[in-house]
Amino acid sequence: MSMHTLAGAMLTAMIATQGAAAVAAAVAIDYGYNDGGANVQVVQAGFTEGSLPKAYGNPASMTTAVSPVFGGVSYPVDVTVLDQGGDMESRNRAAVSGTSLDDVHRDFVAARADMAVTISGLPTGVYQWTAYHNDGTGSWGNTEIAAKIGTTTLYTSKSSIESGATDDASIGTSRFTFNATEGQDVVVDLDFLNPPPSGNPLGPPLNGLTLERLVAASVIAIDYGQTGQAVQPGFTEHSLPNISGNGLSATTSVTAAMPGSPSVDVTVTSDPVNEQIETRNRTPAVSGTTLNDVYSDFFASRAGHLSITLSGLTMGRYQWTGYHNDSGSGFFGTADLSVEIDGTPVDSLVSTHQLATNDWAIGKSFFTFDVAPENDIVIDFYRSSGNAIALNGFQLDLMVVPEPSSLLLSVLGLLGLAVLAYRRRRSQD
Ligand SMILES: [Ca+2]
Ligand SMILES: [Ca+2]
Ligand SMILES: [Ca+2]
Ligand SMILES: [Ca+2]
Repeated sequence: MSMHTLAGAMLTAMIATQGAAAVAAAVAIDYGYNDGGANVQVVQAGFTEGSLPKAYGNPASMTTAVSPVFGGVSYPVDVTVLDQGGDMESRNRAAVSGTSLDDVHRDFVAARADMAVTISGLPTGVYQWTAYHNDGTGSWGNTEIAAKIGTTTLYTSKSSIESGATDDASIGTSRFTFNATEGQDVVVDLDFLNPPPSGNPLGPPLNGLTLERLVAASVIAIDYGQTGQAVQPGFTEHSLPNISGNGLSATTSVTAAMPGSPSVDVTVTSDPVNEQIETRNRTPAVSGTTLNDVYSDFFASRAGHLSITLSGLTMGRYQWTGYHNDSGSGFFGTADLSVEIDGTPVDSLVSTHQLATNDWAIGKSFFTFDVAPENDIVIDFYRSSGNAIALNGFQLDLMVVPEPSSLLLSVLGLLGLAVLAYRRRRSQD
């Protein structure tokens, strides 16, 4: 076994050990209500608790200390939540069930005004912010918010007022990437997008947040649609005529924007029997979202199965974000979907079908997967109810694999032994 092959096998083993579903974010905080007495929030496994008493004053801030590990080094990072004019409060609600982060989604901190989250101590890099904004009773959060860094709006969302959400897609979620520079704080403002209602405005709940480090954001981005579609800037076009044939495989080749610039084939396949890939470009286009030209057109399957094969990705951990929206009649968006990777369930979602005017309302699929050398990845979408599967497009981010220190050290140790063995053998040649 060559040195290169051995190192590859070791890293593959490390990735396989961690598993595709077991993603530990670099920073994960579960916000909620803890008065030290009768009210103690249930903290999500793997998350750091960030709790406040029910009413915490005005102005008020709370800092949670965390210790992400990058490159074998533990960094002291502080995450501070600050209210900007209203009372800082917290609530624990009845359990949310059926989502991947039930114990995060059931409790929150919130302000009756804008909030700011300051992140101090991150090393230089590209990070992905994911935060949840859900009140199971619907009292808090009935307003649109904008997440900004400086004057740049990174995400707009309508905080969820769903009661009893039973799937991840129904939870209000803000997600964007940002660059951090060592020694500089990152301040994320969660601002009312529209003037808050008069009287006693209740602000956006913040259930929790995660930060993950990326090697590169949006290494592949594809906009699916009908021939003649408006293509989103930064996305690769993949268009087909209105109705293509049964069992069609349609491939587009893209150069991934990541180290090594690998060429990746992305193939969309429909059921081989009694199925066709249909396409639509909707008018008017979706407006008011960050990816209007992605959301307004799509590939679709009525038979209940659509498959995506990725060939040529280099080894690593990737995050998929897919979009599932029919902004026209809604017909193709009215389906519950389940997702499998290489036959293993990874996600389920309820697709939305409205003329969405904010990113929150667009149906999305989120999951991560690991690529071993030379392996194709097959992602299957199945319709569990409803009319049809719509796929507007997707993005892949290349992630930094989380570092469970003991596992990493053991792998580095094995690699060290391998290097020694290799050198010893070379010296004997
Ligand atoms: Ca909790
Ligand atoms: Ca929470
Ligand atoms: Ca488009
Ligand atoms: Ca599209």
